[in-house]
Amino acid sequence: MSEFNKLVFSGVQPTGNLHLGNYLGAIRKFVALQEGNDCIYCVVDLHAITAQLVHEDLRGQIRSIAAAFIASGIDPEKHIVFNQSAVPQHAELAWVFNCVARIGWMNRMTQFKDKAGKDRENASLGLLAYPSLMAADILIYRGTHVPVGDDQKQHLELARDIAMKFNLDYQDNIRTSGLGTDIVVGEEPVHAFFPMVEPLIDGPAPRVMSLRDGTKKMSKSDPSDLSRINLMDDEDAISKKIRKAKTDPDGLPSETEGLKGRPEADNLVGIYAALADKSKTEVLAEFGGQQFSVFKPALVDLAVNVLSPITGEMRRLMEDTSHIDAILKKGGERARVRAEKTMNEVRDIIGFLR
Ligand code: AQP
Repeated sequence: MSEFNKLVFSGVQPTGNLHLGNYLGAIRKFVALQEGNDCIYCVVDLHAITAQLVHEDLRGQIRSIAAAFIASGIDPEKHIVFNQSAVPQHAELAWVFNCVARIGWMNRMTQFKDKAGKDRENASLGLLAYPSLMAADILIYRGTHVPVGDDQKQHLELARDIAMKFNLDYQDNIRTSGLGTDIVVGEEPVHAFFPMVEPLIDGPAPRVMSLRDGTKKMSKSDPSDLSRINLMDDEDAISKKIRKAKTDPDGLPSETEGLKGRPEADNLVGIYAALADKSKTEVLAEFGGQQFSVFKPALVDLAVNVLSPITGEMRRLMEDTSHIDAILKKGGERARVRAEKTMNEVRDIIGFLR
């Protein structure tokens, strides 16, 4: 549908240890999408202060996300890798989007409800406005495709709503400024300045679940470290966590239908499939009828094989951070040039003097 140039954008927050969910839901897809696409990958440090203002060693966390990108195989020469706060246009466009988006839209976001908890009045305004900044992150580059985990789907729908409302509110100005392009959204022709972003959420593990509770997302903020595999975990830790992962007493089914109502089994099969680059059907063709006592050791071997080279490279990069700092600095400079071009056009469309 998009007649905009294809541009892949995504980001990861420096809010603690990266885990297998971040890797399978996001970073692994970032790596695959490099081939044949223009990609921008961002450490979204402005987002990191929305839920919790003060972080221990925020700089170190920013560097470690960048290290994970590079160690996983992202090429910072061909593509752009940078940290969000180095490009102030993200925050400037987010302000414009705060004026486009409606409070009711933000109040409906499940992530806001989950993170704000019962004491909503005491949540930061930044936490409420988080999706507006996320829309700006993508649209400041007029990004068209966004690889994310399933938990970010709602925020991307909101990014589309924001883009659409801006396009409609400013349709005449976009035209008279000689900017934008004709697209069709649903049945409706729109002269659009911002594209309708498309989420890329496919794959066998779009939402990796906690190893302790198959109904809860694997998350950096889960108090139990046993609930997640961290990218910095060593072989022993990975083995212990998978061996202790909650399961049910039955063996594995031979078909995916048999995973219904068995969230823990479904999760482990999905993780295996994603790590092995297979479908769940293929994994069950191999392990159907087997007990977890057979499947779990195979999963440990696979996880260690896939993750340990990344962990090793991350450790090496973090020993002397000057290389990472240089990548982020150069990436920030390249991103700023693109962002300023869009922002100048937005200023013209809105009618700010410059
Ligand atoms: N469990 C998951 N399964 C699949 N994808 C996931 N992602 C996060 N958790 C899972 C994806 O990872 C990318 C980066 O996430 P983020 O750091 O920006 O934010 P998050 O979703 O808030 O991550 P966490 O780990 O769950 O942090 P907390 O505990 O702070 O809420 C995104 O593409 C996300 O979809």
